This record gives sequence, C-alpha cells and structure tokens, in this order.
Amino acid sequence: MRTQVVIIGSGPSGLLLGQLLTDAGIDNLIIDRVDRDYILGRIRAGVLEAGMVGLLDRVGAGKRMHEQGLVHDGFDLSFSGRRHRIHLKALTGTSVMVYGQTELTRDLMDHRVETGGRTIYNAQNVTPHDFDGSNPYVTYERDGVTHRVDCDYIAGCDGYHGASRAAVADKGLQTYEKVYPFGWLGILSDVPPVHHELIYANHARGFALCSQRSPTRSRYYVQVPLSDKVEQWSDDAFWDELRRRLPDDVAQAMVTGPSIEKSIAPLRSFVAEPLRFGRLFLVGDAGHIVPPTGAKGLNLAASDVFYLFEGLRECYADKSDAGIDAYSARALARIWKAERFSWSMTMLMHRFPDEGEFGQKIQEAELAYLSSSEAAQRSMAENYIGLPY
Ligand code: RFL
Ligand code: PHB
Repeated sequence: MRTQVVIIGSGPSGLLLGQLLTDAGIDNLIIDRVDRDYILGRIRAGVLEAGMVGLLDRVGAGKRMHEQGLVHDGFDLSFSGRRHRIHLKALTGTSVMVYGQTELTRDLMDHRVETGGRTIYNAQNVTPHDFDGSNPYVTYERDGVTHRVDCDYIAGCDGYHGASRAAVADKGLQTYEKVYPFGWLGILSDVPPVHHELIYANHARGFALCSQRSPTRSRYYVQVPLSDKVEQWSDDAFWDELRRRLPDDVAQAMVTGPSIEKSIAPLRSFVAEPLRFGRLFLVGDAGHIVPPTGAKGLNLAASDVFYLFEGLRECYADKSDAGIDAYSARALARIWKAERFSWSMTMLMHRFPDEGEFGQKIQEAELAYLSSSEAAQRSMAENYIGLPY
C-alpha cells in the first residue's frame, strides 16, 4: 500500500492533522494500536484555546462543539478560604471553550469517516522505517499478517508511550523532564457543576479543581500522593476530600452523586528535542507532556499540528521544504512557553511535600500578589487563553 503521509495515532493530534491534509488533497492513512471505543473511553482534556476551536471550525468538525461547548470568560483561583476571579475576557479580549476531549475526538472521527479518510485500528507493532532516507515506510501487524505502507512522510502522533519517539531514541534525541511527587485523582459524575466556571483551589490539604463537561456533568480532581491507588478512594471519600479543599460556600453548594469514571494521572513535564528526524515528525504528546494544571496539553498538540500541516502543504503545493525544516524550532518555541506556564501554575497551586511552611508562605504571597495586581492577572490570563501561533 502507498500513501503520502502515514499518521501513527488516532488521538486528537493524528485526527486533526489527517483532516487538514485530506482537505488540502494530501492522501493520508491513520494507524492506531487500539480501537475507536477504547480511544473514546479515555477521559482527558476539557479546556480548548481559541486556536484549537478555530482549527476544528476550519476542518468542518466544530458544529457540535459550538452547540454543546461552554464558553468561559474566566475562572476562579481559590486560596485562604476565598476566591479570586481571573477575568480572561476582560484581560485579554478572549475566552476559552469547555468541551471534552472525548467529544472532540468523536467529532473528528465521525468527520473523517464522512470525508472518506482511512483509519486502521487494532494494529500491532506499528514501526516507522527508513525515515532518514527518501523512501520511508511503516509496518504493522493485524490478525497475524504483516503489512507495509510506503509513504513520503511519517507523523508520529502516538502519544507519550508511542512507537515514534522510541524509534528515534538512539538518534540524538535529547529529553528534558520533571516528575512531580503527586498525581490527580479525577472523577466524572452526572451532577450539575458546583460553579458556572472552573475553580482551581490551593489548600493546605492539597490542590483541587472543579471542572465540568456540560450543565449536567461535572469533572473534579484532587491532588493525591503517587502511592495512592484508585481502589482506595470510594466516591464518598472523594467528595469529602474535595469539599474540605474548597471555600465553605462552594463546599455547601456541591451536589454529589455516583462516579461514572475515576482514575489517577501522574503529573510530569517532558520535552523531546528535536521534533524532526528526516521524514519523521513528533507531534503532540509524542514530543512533550505538560502537567494538566494549565490545561495546555491538547492545545499544544493543536499548534504542533498547525505548524506541521503548513510545512507539509508547502512541500506538496510549493515544492518547498522551508516549512518542514522550520517545524521543530517553531513548535518548540511555543512548547517551552507552555511548559513554563504549566510548571508555574503547578508550583503555585499544589502542596509540595518537601517545601514546608516556607513554600506555603511563598505561594500565599504570590496568590495575594496575583489578586491585587492587574499586570500579574493579565500575564496569567494571556498564557491561559493560549499564546498566538
Ligand atoms: P493521545 O491522545 O495520547 O493519542 C495518541 C494515540 O496514539 C495511539 N498509540 C499508538 N498507535 C500506534 N502504535 C503505537 N505504538 C501507539 N501508541 C499509542 C493511542 O492509542 C492514541 O490513540 O495524544 P495526542 O493526540 O497527542 O493528544 C494529546 C492529548 O491527549 C493530551 O495532551 C491532553 O489530554 C492533555 N490534557 C489536557 N490538555 C488540554 O489541552 N486541556 C486540558 O484541560 C487537559 N486536561 C489532560 C487533561 C490530560 C490528562 N491526563 C489523563 C494525562 C487532564 C488529564 C487528567
Ligand atoms: C478538565 O476538565 O479535565 C480539566 C480542566 C482544566 C484543567 C485540567 C483538566 O486545567
């Protein structure tokens, strides 16, 4: 089989890139190691920057997002028993869209089918080959048979544990990493959100986040030690702990109910450099991870996709390599700024076991400064709504 671009991974990065390429008349094939339902079972991101919203509109997959997504003009920081609103819209002129990654992925998958895009699911041992030369190809196994797909380029959109970054590990790849000593225990529940916007809470017992998916579905998180297991946390224990970390008025207004999903995600910052190896490109979580505190992971994947798509389009339409030559540096410039923001918001909002009372006092001082300085709020808002690309 032959195609122009093989995309490894059918997460948001792979699907968005595939649709942009299809719309530009560039043939592509997506290969994923699991199936559609498995991918749609992952509960992940919830906050979309305007850049991501614009890309979904551009590929014609934004209809349901505009019907069902929630436009948020701000969010609250909670600390010392009170709340302070960061007014995104007033500070930057821009809002964010709250729409679940699951729904966005479903929309992109459905649109791909409608527009004739091809996806191979349940492919084992997906492996990129010969991307250093001019005739790369990808092999995979399915039902015991090995298949080969020849192509011009390979986009590694296969997430943090994928095959693409593994294939370049011994080719001069440099990695930068910070692992945080805690995780987020998250639950999804069909109860109305406690507040119409998100609340990020700094509390002596640890961080908490009140998020949402719709007017009837809430997503909540609490910081937990890495040693905690999800089985240790009954729904009642989760709700009790969440309420303890929120101001009284919020805790009292909280509507609780059974969880429909519960999981623990470790927090890490990670960047791989460079993001291009000959005709293979690393895109999205395959190349970098941010802790979820700044809601940046999915949105960074979207800017990578945009830069790579522009480069590939120039290759085919203009016979120019300038865009793909610039891909790694352009993407990394934006990635590091989002890494900085995600790290700083993580440091500001979580309890660090080794920081002690000094660390807590510094956090309180920074939060007090934030609530009194419009310049500090504007800086936070500018990063939260997403830097331009
Ligand atoms: P994905 O979504 O991991 O998709 C990768 C796809 O590749 C497939 N795959 C393979 N296929 C073939 N061969 C292999 N060897 C393969 N290995 C893997 C997988 O099956 C999968 O289908 O990466 P992608 O597309 O780059 O998307 C990245 C986002 O998923 C991620 O950055 C966000 O979810 C991060 N994130 C958030 N981002 C935001 O922008 N806003 C948020 O509010 C936000 N909240 C979050 C988050 C991530 C979280 N967790 C669980 C890590 C909240 C949480 C709790
Ligand atoms: C979510 O709704 O899952 C969510 C929202 C904001 C974040 C992280 C996760 O910063």
